[in-house]
Amino acid sequence: MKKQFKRYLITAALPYANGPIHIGHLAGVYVPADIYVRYLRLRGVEVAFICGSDEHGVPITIKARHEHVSPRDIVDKYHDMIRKAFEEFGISFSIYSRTTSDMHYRTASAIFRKLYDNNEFLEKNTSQYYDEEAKTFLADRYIMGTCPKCGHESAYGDQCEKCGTSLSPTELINPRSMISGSKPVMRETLHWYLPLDKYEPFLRQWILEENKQWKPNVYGQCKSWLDSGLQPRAVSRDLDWGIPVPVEGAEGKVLYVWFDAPIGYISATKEFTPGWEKYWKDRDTRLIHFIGKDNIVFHCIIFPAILKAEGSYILPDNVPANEFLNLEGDKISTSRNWAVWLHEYLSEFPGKQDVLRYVLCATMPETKDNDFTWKDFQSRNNNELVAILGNFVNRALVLTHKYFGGRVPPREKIGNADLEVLAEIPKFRKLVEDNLENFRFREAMKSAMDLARLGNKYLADTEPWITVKSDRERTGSVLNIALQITASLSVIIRPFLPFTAEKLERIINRPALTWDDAGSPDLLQEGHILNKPELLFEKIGDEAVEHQLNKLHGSLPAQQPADRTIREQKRNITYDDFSGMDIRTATITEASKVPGTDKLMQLRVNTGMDTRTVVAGIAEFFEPETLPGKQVCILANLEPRTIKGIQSQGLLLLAEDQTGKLVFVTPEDKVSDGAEVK
Ligand code: B3M
Ligand code: ZN
Repeated sequence: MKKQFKRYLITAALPYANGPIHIGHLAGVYVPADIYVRYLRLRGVEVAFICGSDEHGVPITIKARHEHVSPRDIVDKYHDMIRKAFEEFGISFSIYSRTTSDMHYRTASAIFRKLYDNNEFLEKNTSQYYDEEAKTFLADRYIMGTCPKCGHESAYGDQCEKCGTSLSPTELINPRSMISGSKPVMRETLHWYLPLDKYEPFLRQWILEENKQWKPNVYGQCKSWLDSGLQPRAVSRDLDWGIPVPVEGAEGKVLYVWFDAPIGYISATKEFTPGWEKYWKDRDTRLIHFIGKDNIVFHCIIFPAILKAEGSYILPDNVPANEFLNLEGDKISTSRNWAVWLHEYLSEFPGKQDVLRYVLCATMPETKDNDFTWKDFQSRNNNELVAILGNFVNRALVLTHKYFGGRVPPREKIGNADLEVLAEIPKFRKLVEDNLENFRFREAMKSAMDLARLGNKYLADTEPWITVKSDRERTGSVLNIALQITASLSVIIRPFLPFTAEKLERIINRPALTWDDAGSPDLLQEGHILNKPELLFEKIGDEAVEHQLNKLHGSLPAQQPADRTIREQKRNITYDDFSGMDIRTATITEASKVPGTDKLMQLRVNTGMDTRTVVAGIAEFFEPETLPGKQVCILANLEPRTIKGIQSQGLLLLAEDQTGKLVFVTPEDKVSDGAEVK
């Protein structure tokens, strides 16, 4: 029998505050977690939804080094940015905290200290690379050298990004410190280790025997970790950014980020409510961690071992980790800027939070990696949100306003077919429920949409726009049923599409319906007054999709946060990669804005070889009449692309600085057109 829980504690992985949130994070963690929590709240369940920024660890210090600022500057900047974007996107955390808070320092230190006092740690001296010039031990990511497997000269101490092999720093040939560039030396250092091997029997029993219902991807990863045998794991680091190890004589040492970060869930719950203990220490609380697949071992093995060692905390009941989301067939990559950033989406598609929520839920990488494409984004919006949900609701409301002055008509003339439809409505709620309870978000949302499909079919079968000419009573009865479906929809779409649900609730003038109301045939009484209909969704045109694709492929200046700093160097290419690019001097002969766009300019250029058309995203920076006669450089052999119906045969070279200022790259002296740039 299923255990009945009194309350829920839902956590979502704490994002590193070293960059903005992208769609991969959202589809993997935050969208499913938010859907689940909104569903629980609609059911009237007591729930705390916990998240915050992960502000320690090497990822933060590396970013700070790249941007020539302090780690504190980095975490302040990204914490704010992430928090705001989540809020605007409707991720309904009970609290969004951060791991640099006082509460967190106190909580993490106390847990470490308790384990230390109980002799739960092993102390070990090991040799690690040390930079004598910078006077600091080097984290794996701070050491570079030649990969022993493939000979790549810029492999990191933990991994070669060329051949993918995972490495340890001592395997690198000719290691060098990324801080000073000097050759590091080995030096002894003392660290504290959590003896995971000691917890192996407990973990085997708890996961492999008692939690067979976990998702296969999660269970499988845990099993393979356990089967290969657990080793003691260091929980401290030599680093100057983090929570100091709270032990005498541990100067210069901080808690390992994966020791402190999950404790961040506890600290944030303490900040959320003085009654935090019931969430963490009462066995009637159901704890669920939403994470991505790269975090499984930390949430299923290491953190539970820490909690078990501490002794007074509950363990997660489930850890529904997702796989990864790709973008246009390629891995999402921050360094290559191959991503859709949430803050950019929000400013480019204002008011369309639910469209992205919908598409990310529909393509959620639940059982295997999945792909986001802008074409699919467009077609799911146009063919599903607009054509199915929006269309049904709009017809039900518009017809009621047109024929019955916006009042719910009586349901007097109904037959068996209508009764069957009424009887079907509650089934959809059940289906959504059942799927959500089992973390099948895509299927759950599809079940909710199926109710709108049923509505559309019902209207198509009964044709109220025809019957109104001969049978007003019958027409009213049909619309009454369509409106009951609409009211149920306003509830069951709510976890997935909260902004739309709120709008719909306003239109049908029926607030505060709860989950259990959904499916009832009498949510809207005869005579109930409806508000004026508004469209729930609008079509997304080809130009919006093209714009996003162009931006992704780098031909338009990407919108950046205002205080953008110099971007990291891209990964190395070979001379052959470069010489494959045919860059020529060319003179602009004509220029005009592309009608209906703000950014695009259509140009004719003489390349010495021919005269051709090029479309460039420069219209915000240059007036067309100033351009003819200007000599520029053009990447001539770029595959032609159609932008706004115009074929563009090449790419103009431009330089863009941190402020977004854009200038042409031009030869210093005039040369003949067609000169090769190399
Ligand atoms: N910040 C890792 C990540 O973003 C990490 C999650 C912490 S959850 C306690 O993949
Ligand atoms: Zn390699």
